[in-house]
Amino acid sequence: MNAPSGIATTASLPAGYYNAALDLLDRNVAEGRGDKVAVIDDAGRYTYGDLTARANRFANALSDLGIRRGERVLLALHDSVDFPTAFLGAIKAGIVPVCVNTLLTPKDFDFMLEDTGATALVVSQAILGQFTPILDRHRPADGGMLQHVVVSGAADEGALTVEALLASAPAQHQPALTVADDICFWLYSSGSTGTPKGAVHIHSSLMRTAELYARPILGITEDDVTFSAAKLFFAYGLGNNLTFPFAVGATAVLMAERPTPAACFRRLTEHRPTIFFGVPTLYGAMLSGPDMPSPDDLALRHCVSAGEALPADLARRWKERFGVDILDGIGSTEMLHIFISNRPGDIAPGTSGRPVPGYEAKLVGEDGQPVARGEMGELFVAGPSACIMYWRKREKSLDTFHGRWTRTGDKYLETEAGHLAYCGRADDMMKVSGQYVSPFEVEGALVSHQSVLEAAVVAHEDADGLIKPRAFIVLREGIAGSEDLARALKDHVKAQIAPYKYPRWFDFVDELPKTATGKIQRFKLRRLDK
Ligand code: 3UK
Repeated sequence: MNAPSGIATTASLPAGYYNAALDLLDRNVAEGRGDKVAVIDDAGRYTYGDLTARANRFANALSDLGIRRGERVLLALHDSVDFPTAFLGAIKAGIVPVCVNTLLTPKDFDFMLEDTGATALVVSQAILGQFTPILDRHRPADGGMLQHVVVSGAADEGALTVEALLASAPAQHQPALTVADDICFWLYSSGSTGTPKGAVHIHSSLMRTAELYARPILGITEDDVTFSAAKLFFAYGLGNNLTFPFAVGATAVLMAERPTPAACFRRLTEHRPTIFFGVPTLYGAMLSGPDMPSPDDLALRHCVSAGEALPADLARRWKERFGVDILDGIGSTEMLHIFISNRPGDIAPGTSGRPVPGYEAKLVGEDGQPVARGEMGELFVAGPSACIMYWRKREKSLDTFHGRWTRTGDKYLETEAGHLAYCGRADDMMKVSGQYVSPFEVEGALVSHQSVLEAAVVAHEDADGLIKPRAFIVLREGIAGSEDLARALKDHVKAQIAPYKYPRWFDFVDELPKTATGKIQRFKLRRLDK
């Protein structure tokens, strides 16, 4: 049997076949949880029976549209019941969903439609406008692959909608005969250089993250209610609010709006989730806002942080205020979820904890050999939820995937007690509010402004110890730096690239430090105090 260990597949696939969607949906129905609430979104509640039928209908509808096994479907969806419907519906049919960050620009989406060769796009109504300028060039008439656009939410007359597709398709579906090693879905990662790379995941990976991390580390059961501030299109959010709850028949609270402190606190008090997943920047903002509820209004059993390092002081203040520890763990899009983590009863503040059993970690020096305890090395990780490659990026794949080992691009050291402490990225990338930001991309946006001659962007710590972009700017002859100009540059960057990437600080300088060959010495800029 090819299914991941310990998981009984009850839906109708012959021995040797495995389809992840059956494990996450139909199994819950077969085990008697058909009437249990699987999803609470902004509009309502959906049981496992409802969601299984919706995914079946969606799978049938995709096939009726002529979409075949192995083809890609781009999902640009806000968090609502339509996300698991489309994601798991596609997977049931052996069609490969590719989830993309909803905050990106038309230019980013243009690249992803081209790179995936998606034959359909499923897009939230509110995001459709970001696709409109670039859709035409992906149509078959222009040599593209995109045949169908399906809108989640209300749409113009004549447009296909998720609701209409579901209404006209049957609720029974014959799942595709996929195996555990078949390609299941992709997620885009921007590690190393900032160019998005499609991380290709296989069917068995989803369940592995639940078996190795969510069950043993979080002790998740069907009585839990999960709420993730990180959205489902991130690997982190996908595990937190889809794989983990559905793996055990628990309930997920989905929220479409931006994860502001107020919006998160509202979900925490209204639906009383038992496990909350955030990023350090959000925990910091939640602690400094005016609308903090009393601990009695919450039902939290665990809080989890990932995406960037959690400063020890933030974790301490959260525990003091709400009485719950935050478990910091490191995961990646390539590994799908958390592979090194703190855990209840074994928390080392300011570290990422120990390898999650089932994963192995090693720290490697510049000579390629393991470093001694206490010395810094680059983190490599091995485990059964790793992606199999970056889509049509051979060189990048060879550089990152070394047999069982995946190179993370992070520098770590191991403490005396065996905890792994984060020491920064090995490349120029930074993690801002848990999301990758490429200094090169921000610099490109800055120099496209008429007043800017040169720009260098580096990581800088704010008062909470969290990383944000800081820009050093050389202006053109005759132009003087000012607060007004800094504001104008901020707006300019936000209009060019995804808005979360804008610099929080601007330093106008006469020149940038450079090597003899003209390369910017970012390390010198990083050392400057603010
Ligand atoms: C950094 C951390 C220090 C690190 C992710 C949980 O973040 C996730 O995936 P991404 O592909 O980024 C991966 C990179 O982010 N990082 C993540 N967590 C931590 N650095 N401490 C941490 N706790 O540079 C890593 O290489 O966006 C997180 C689950 C699934 C994920 N995909």
